Amino acid sequence: MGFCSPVCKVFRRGKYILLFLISLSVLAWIAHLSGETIKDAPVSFATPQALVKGDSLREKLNALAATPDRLITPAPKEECPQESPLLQGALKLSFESSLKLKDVESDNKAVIEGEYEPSDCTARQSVAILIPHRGREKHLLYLLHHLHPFLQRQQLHYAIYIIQQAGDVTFNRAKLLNVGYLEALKDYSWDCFIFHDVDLVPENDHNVYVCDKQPKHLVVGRNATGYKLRYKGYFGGVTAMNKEQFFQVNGFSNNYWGWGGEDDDLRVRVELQKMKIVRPPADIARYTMVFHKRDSGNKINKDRMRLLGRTPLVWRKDGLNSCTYKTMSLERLPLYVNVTVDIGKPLS
Ligand code: UD2
Ligand code: MN
Repeated sequence: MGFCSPVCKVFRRGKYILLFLISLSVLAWIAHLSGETIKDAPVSFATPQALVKGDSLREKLNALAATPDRLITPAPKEECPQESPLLQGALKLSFESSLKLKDVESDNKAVIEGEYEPSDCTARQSVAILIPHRGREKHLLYLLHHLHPFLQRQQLHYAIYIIQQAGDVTFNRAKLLNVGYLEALKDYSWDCFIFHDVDLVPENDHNVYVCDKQPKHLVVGRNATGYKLRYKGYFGGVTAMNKEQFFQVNGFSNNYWGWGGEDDDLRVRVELQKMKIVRPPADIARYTMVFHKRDSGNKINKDRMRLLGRTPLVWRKDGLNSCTYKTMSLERLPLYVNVTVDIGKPLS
C-alpha cells in the first residue's frame, strides 16, 4: 500500500505523455480535414438566393465578388431644386397652321407614351394633366406643342391624359375629368392633378404645374378678358388639386351636361370642405385661349343655376363615387394617353 517502484512511476508518467500525444494528433487530423472542406467547397454564384441561403462567410464573399455591375443599385438621384434652373419666364407662343403632330413628337423624344421624368434629379411631384376633349384636334396640337417643353423645363414627373367623349351626346367636361382622375390612378399614384381646358396655353413657365396645400386656380387672366380674373370665385380653365383634396370633395359633379356651371360647382365643394383657393401672381398666371366658337355639342346648360343651389345637399352622392362610364379604348400614343369613354347621357 502506498508503495510504487521507480519503474511503476516512469510507466505512470508515460501514460500521460501518450495521452497528450494522442490528443495532439487528433487535433491535427481535424484541422487537416476542415482545410480540405474549404478548398473543395464550390464557388457560389451571385443569386439573391445564394446571398440569403449561404451561411459561410466565404460563400457570401464569393457572391459579392461575382455580382455583375448591372445589379448594383445606382446612387439615388437628388431631389430637383425648389425652383428649376431651366425656367425662361414669359414665353413667345406660336400657333403655326403648318404645325404637325410628327414635329411635336420629334421635339419631345424624352416623352414616352405621354410620360416624362427628369433624368438628372428626382421630381418634387408626379403630376397627371387631364384634358377633356372632343373634336378640338388643332387646339390639342397647339397645347401639346407648348405644354410638353413647358413641363419639362419645370422638372416635373408628369403624364398627359386626353379624355375623349365618345359619341355625340351633349358634352360633359366635369364627368370626363372625373374619369381622367380614376383612370390615371390606375397607372400611377399621382400626387397632383391638373384639370386643363384644351384651348388654354400658359404664357409663363413660372406658373408651375404643382399642387399646393390648398386647391390652386392657375388662370388668373387670359388674352380674351384683358388678363383680369373674370369674377371672384372663378375656378374654371386650369385648376390644380392634389389626390387627397380632389378625393375629399368627391371630385366634380357628374350632372352638368353642356356649357357652364361645373367649375363653380367644384368651387362650392372646395368651400364646403373649408379649403381656400389660392392663385399664383397675376403677372405669371396668364394664358392665351385659342379663339373658338361654342361647340355644337356643348349648348349652354340652362339648368346650371338650379344644380348649383343643390350642391351642398348632393355632393356626397354625386361625384367620384357615382361616376359610371364605359372605357371604349385606351391608347398609349407617343405624346399622351388617349382614353375614349362612353359617359352616358343626361337623365332627361
Ligand atoms: C369656360 C371655362 C371652362 C369651363 C367652361 C364651361 C375658362 C377659360 N374656361 O370655357 O373651364 O368651365 O367655360 O363649361 O374660363 N371641350 C371639347 N369639345 C367640346 C366642348 C368642350 O373638347 O365640344 C372641352 C375643351 O377642353 C374646352 C373645354 O371643354 O377647352 C371647355 O369648353 P369651351 O372651351 O367651349 O368653353 P369656354 O372657353 O367658355
Ligand atoms: Mn375655351
